[in-house]
Amino acid sequence: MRLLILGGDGYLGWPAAMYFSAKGHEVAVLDSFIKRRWEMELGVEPLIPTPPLHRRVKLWEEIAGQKIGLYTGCLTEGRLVYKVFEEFRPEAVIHFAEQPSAPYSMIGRRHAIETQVNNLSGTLNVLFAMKRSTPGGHLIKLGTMGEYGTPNIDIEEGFIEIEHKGRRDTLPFPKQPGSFYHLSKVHDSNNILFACRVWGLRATDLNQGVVYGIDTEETARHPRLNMSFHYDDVFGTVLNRFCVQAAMGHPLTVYGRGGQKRGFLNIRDTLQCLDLAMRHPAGEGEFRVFNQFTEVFSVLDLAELVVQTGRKLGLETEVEHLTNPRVELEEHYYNPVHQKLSALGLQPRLLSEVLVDEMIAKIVAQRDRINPEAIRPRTKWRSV
Ligand code: USQ
Repeated sequence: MRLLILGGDGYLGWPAAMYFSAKGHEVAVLDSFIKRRWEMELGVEPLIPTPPLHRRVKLWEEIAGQKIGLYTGCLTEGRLVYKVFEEFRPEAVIHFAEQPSAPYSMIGRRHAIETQVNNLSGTLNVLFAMKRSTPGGHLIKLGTMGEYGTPNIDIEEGFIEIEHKGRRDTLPFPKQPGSFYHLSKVHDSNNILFACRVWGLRATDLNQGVVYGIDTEETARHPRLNMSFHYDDVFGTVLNRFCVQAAMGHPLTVYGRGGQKRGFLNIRDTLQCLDLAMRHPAGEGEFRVFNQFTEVFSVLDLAELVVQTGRKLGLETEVEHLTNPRVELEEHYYNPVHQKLSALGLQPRLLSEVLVDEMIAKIVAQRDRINPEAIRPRTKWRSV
């Protein structure tokens, strides 16, 4: 298949590009490198420096004997997006090219606006380009479980059957997102749903949980094929952060009581899910939603697991309950349905089987690179 990966420089985009290239697909990536600018603005960087994308693409070709096409430019530039779609004519598009961080979007007015303008206008340009050049193509869009928030009922996969005043309908599941970033994904979902309904496009919205992991089969093929692994307070996800904190002997930064429950998945399962979505495309005019995670944990469960695993490796650390910088429930019901990917054949790698100790050991080997200034949270949802 001709597969276009938007956001090919990122934590998920680059491993996905190599994964699909290794399977023999014709892959091209597009990236504006704006994430690298955001990192510089905040003074943070991935644990292991990621070589420029041009160099990784070349190295991949030398190692795997497969070419990955490279486009540079921003999705907010509509003409460029038209040109890329017209030239490459992708049969499937995997769209990761968004500002991915909730804390970034909550720094202030400019960051909230930048997040929403970037994410929404980029996705709208993709939808218009698909309508114009590849109306039969399949859009696989990275959404988030955070679109739903934490309601006191089971979370369905995108839609809920409702009976109201004696009448029934199936409607989009209510959304209660927890940041301007998560809101941007809700707005994207609405725009994509509309484009499918009105123009007959095909789309899969992957409502993904919190991803963890430091490598994949392909990144492990060469030290300079690594992905952008963040542990800082803005771009790092919680389990990756805890593993880094354990490796440096820093108390684990649990926000509030730590009873916040989330869906989690290993980065290798992200690749498996993308593969399943691609091999089983949405129908014409169909907008479908997959809840993409494999297990639910509370933040405190994860912190305790990391403390225990760290101790086995001789690392002394403990849990520290910080005043929660976010506005979120710290104890709540959480039971999201996640059956659609399992029905397609997803074989999860559970955290109990994934070697958290291996992940921590790999981080320990990079311990000198850790910036202690990037550990404690700096962004507060409410300033008072
Ligand atoms: N948390 C801590 N300590 C930390 C970092 C986070 O207790 O040091 C807590 C947060 O308060 C939150 C939970 O851990 O309750 C998850 O936080 P996170 O930063 O790992 O995840 P989040 O901000 O929700 O965003 C991440 C990705 C985002 C993706 C989302 C999936 O950055 O791109 O959309 O996970 S989900 O959370 O399901 O919405």
